[in-house]
Amino acid sequence: MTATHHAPAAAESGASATERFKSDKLATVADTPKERVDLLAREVLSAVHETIRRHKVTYDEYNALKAWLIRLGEDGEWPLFLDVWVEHVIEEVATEHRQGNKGTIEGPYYVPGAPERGSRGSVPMRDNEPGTPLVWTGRVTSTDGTPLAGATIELWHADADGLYSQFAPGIPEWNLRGTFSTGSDGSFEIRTVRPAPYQIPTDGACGALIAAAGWHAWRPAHLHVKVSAPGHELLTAQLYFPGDEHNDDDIASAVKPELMLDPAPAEDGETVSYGFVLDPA
Ligand code: MBD
Ligand code: FE
Repeated sequence: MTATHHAPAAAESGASATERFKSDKLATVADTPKERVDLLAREVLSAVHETIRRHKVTYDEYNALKAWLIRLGEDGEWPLFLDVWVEHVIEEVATEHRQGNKGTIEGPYYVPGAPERGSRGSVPMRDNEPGTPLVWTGRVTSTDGTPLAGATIELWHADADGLYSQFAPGIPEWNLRGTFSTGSDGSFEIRTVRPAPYQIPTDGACGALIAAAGWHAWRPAHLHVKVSAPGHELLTAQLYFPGDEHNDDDIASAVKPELMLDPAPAEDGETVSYGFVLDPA
């Protein structure tokens, strides 16, 4: 796997992900109702206390945890840690009412404002971008089947080395990041390349946890999307490729059978067809 040789340094991708997150105007603890903070903080702390009692956690283990948490912040890997090991349950709870498309986690590498490419076009990419060319066609509809014209599809994904632009060095700013819109019949056609599986940086705090626990560091290859349309709920999803060796043990627990693509060989690369069904807001 070439990604092993080009893996971005943790401090670099982590710091970028932390800065990206902080630049959004998101909710803060100060905005969260006191009753919720009191309830949730007490319950999480009780769960920690219970684990300590049940397993007789030692001072050595407590200090190892303290040192690791300090390093997690220093490496800028709080976004990576939370999105890999916690976000999938947040997403599950947030979307359980939906009738339309399954979604999954956003992860740490979304950047808003990618270049607009219309309803049929290519994602920004380098000359001779490595990887199998992919032509993806689909349609965006509402849950009642109505095609949604003027829906927006934001696409971002890793390159054939498993690296994301703006989070790994030496890649053009908007590489493999594009904003598409649907035509009058709700359809779109997107040209890109197949991404490689993604490896969590091995040289940071998350990599240290993975190594210390004897886990693997991989996510299967995936395309990230945010799909939106007036009057509908925003869909955040990822699409996967059948046969990937990590589809069944994604370190981020974000694979769902409904999000599997159907690649077919084509003249120059492959084609996939996948459409989205949005829930009315
Ligand atoms: C990724 O590319 C990703 O999508 C997630 C969820 C976590 C880490 C890296
Ligand atoms: Fe990703």
